[in-house]
Amino acid sequence: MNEEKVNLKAPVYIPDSSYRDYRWMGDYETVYRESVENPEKFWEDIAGELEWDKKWDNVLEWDYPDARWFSGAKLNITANCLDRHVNNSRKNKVAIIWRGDDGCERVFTYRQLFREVMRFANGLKKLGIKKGDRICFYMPFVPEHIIAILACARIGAVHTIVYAGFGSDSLHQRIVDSEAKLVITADVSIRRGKRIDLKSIVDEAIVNAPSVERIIVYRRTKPEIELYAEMELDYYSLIKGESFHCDPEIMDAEDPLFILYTSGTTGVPKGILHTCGGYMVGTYYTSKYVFDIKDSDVYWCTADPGWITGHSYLVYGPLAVGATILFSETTPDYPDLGVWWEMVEDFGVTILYTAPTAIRMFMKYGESWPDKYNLESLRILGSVGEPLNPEAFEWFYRVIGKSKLPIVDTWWQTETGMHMITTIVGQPMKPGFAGKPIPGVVADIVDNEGNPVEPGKKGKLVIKAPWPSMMRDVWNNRERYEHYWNDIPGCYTVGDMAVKDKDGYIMIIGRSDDVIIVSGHNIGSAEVESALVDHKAVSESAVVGIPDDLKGNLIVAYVILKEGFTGGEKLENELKYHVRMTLGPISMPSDIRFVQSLPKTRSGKIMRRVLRAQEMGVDPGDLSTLED
Ligand code: 6R9
Repeated sequence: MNEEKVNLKAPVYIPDSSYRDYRWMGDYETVYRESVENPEKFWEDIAGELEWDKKWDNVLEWDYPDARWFSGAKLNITANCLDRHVNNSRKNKVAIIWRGDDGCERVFTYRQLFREVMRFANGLKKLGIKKGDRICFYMPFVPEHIIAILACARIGAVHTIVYAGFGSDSLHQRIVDSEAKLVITADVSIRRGKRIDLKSIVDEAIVNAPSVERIIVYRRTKPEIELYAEMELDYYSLIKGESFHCDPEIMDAEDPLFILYTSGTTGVPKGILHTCGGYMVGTYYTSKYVFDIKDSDVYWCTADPGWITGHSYLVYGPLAVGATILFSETTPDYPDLGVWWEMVEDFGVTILYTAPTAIRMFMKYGESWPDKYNLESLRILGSVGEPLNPEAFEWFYRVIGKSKLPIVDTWWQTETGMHMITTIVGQPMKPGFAGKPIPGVVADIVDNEGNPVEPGKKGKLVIKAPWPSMMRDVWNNRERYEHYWNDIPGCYTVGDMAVKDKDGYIMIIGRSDDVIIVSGHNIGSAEVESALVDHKAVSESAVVGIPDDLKGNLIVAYVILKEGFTGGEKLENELKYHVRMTLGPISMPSDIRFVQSLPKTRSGKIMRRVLRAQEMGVDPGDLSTLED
């Protein structure tokens, strides 16, 4: 690998004085040092805050690359997300506030949620679902989605949630690979006022999927769609007459909790397997430590349950800490561009966790929308999914955070299960940098041989020690699991390129497959994109490398302009010059293409390989995660 120097100058944002004393466990440096010197004690202390049916024999059994966390321990994650709160002071505390696409609302207290979960769990048992059986979800943004997830975990079944926007092929692939016995779905999903038929997609997906015995359908619209009596069952008929009490299945800490498919760059998606004990500890810890969730908070994570962010920070983590969670079906631009900010005001949201793609969309339409609403309730902002480029950081900080709120830019993955690198509330923030590894996480940036690279040089981001919520396997594909640990001996290679500054702050440059080598220089597409977005005319950009005989690769940039700007040769030259001045001549795009939209995954990540394939006129590969 060619190690290039990166420009690391960034303004430092010092948090408002009221945040500087934020401490859950003590000051970062001390807690971090202790956590890596004695990791077992560190994780054991956190695990000790939760309820277990039996405590562990060992905190960690590490047989590289296989980890067993809290081995011998017995638990059920729902006992921590529900029973623990109902039996204590949170019985009548609001657990979930749901807001539908059309503005209607439903509210569940912890006690109500608990009862609904147990009733549905009994329904699942009645169907003969047992511990270890896989249940595939293809559900819209409704409370019954969360109820069903928890019910599944309550009886020890393994959920595999498929985002209800994927097509029938993707759903079929996931049902077949996980050998799901049951599919839980709904008649429709409602987005932007339109009904999207889910059931017919399931109908197609289960053809030639012999594992599927039953389908449960949650009918949310009238007239009710017809169900095929042999195989299909209405959600309400299933639970009718069932008891509101269901004891949790006692799980081994290392029993599977869920499989979540994540798309590789090529080939079929990987079924990332998470287990009960470690995942619970990791998501509880980070919800409490990174988001500082308190009883008085109204916490809103805008992610879909079908994404890992939905699993960890919409469902399990926040419920484990007993939060009040806003769960909303609304898209950020419907009925208008003010709806999210109206909701912040209306519900008094205190913690908002969203993605750079949403922030950049809001930036495009200007400040007048958020400025119409009172955002004073907010106290912490979070970002996830992609690098939060400095311009988007600045906008989020100034326009939404009123130049005083901390922004936690959390770097993590489906595979890591929990936040790994982020700025902690109260630490100085550096736009463009995610931050430092959180206590308990040993991250480093290394060259191809695994030698640490010095600050300012690009390298591969790796994790050097096991952590509780790490994936345990790739379902049906041990080889792909081992691949993560084989690239650099002793390390989990995450697949992202990164660079560290002298203070240890880590900047994520992008996926290693998004690095473009131009005349022997490594150029992260995200760096060039960030430079482009820094220009006043640019709302969003995507940069790819196209093979070139002379230079190895040429840089081609796709650009979406802000309202009021039009593309043309003059602007093209101006943008090229702007990148040249910002990053240097080697990073200057050879071509700029003005476009209206970019291919993105449903979680908002730009699919550069689709653009690259289009440029080169070749097959783009697996498109199952593409949004449109
Ligand atoms: C949680 C999630 C993981 C990949 C990851 C990286 C990118 C996520 C980021 C970020 C820069 C952040 N990523 N968070 N890049 N800054 N704060 O997104 O999981 O869907 O598995 O994606 O997303 O490239 O490797 P997942």
